Amino acid sequence: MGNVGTAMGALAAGIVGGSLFAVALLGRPAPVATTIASPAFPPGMTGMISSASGASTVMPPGYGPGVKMTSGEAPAPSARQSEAGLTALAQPQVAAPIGQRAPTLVKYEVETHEVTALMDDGVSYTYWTFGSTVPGPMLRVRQGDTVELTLKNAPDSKLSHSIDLHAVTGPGGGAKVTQIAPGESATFTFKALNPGVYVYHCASPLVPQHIANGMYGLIVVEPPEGLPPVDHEFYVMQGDFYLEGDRAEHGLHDFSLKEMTDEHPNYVVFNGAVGALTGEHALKAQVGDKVRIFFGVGGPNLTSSFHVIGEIFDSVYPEGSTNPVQHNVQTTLVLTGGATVVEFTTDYPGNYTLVDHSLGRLTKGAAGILQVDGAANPEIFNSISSPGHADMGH
Ligand SMILES: [Cu+2]
Repeated sequence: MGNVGTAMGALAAGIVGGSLFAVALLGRPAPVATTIASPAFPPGMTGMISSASGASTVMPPGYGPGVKMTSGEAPAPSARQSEAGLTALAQPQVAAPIGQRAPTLVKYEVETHEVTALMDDGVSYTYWTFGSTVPGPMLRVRQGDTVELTLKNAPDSKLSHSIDLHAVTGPGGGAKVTQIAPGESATFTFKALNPGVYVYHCASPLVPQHIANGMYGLIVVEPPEGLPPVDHEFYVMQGDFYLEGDRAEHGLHDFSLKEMTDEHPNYVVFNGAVGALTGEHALKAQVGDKVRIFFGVGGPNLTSSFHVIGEIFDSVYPEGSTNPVQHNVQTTLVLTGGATVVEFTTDYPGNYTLVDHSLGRLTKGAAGILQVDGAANPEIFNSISSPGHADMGH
């Protein structure tokens, strides 16, 4: 039985014990981290990075050292090899902050790939992706920039793909001019008129199927003054997946149109797979760090009640809007095809679990861990007396 099955067992125990059940998801092996190399570009130049799968993304000036990986500091081999030798998808990186600069021309190149990978232990699925990751590469520009976006469809794809960016003002958000068959490419420009954090997704028929197979990502449009500096930025997107058959059954599962239409996902996960952000791939910070999470929902169907267990969001950018910012928030609603930004300072060490507080979805994989290391301050939190059943809680 897969990891979700393990979590289900823990859930049953949790109901009896009055505990929550995230712990069952934590100790499991995690997918392989990104294979994208950090480029070292001369200042002011545009460069290209390549993944092992051949995906490439032209990154704007400023991309390079200092970029925080979503799920840890270094790629590591996955322990989750199936009989077929599959691993989980690589993880996308967070694009570097823009900093202070005038509006400019920014060029991006993104390639769509159809990739079979592990969604859970022994459970594989053929994802459709931007850049061979779920979510796709984070695009990051400044308000007022002109963005020249080239979308390529890999020659070995079976289907046409496209891109609709919610940051675009224009026909279909770009989807009208980027419907491309395998081996084709399309290029268009748009002006980033409005600051904020926006979802992009494929908009080729059947659109919800393309989204359900993983074709979404975020584009961050920073305001002229930029975003406040933080110690760590992370990139997380929630998605609901619809697989044929029993999800505990090992092997390659087909997409289920019926389950998607009925809105009955058998997986709800962060960053494309069960365990993508747990175990050795947990997000990491030190006590006292200021953390920012770019959190989006690809869907195609479920909204998210985004919450970090044991933390309070000092700031939330509601619906991805950079102004005004809300303060002191416990849970924030993130719409399908929408995004948010949460910021908080990590005041106390421990493992903090990212969840959709529609907690039934935890049993479908929706959990990530922020691991905070450092000294404990008893003024913040102090256990006076406990029978020591810590493993029953969360
Ligand atoms: Cu597509």
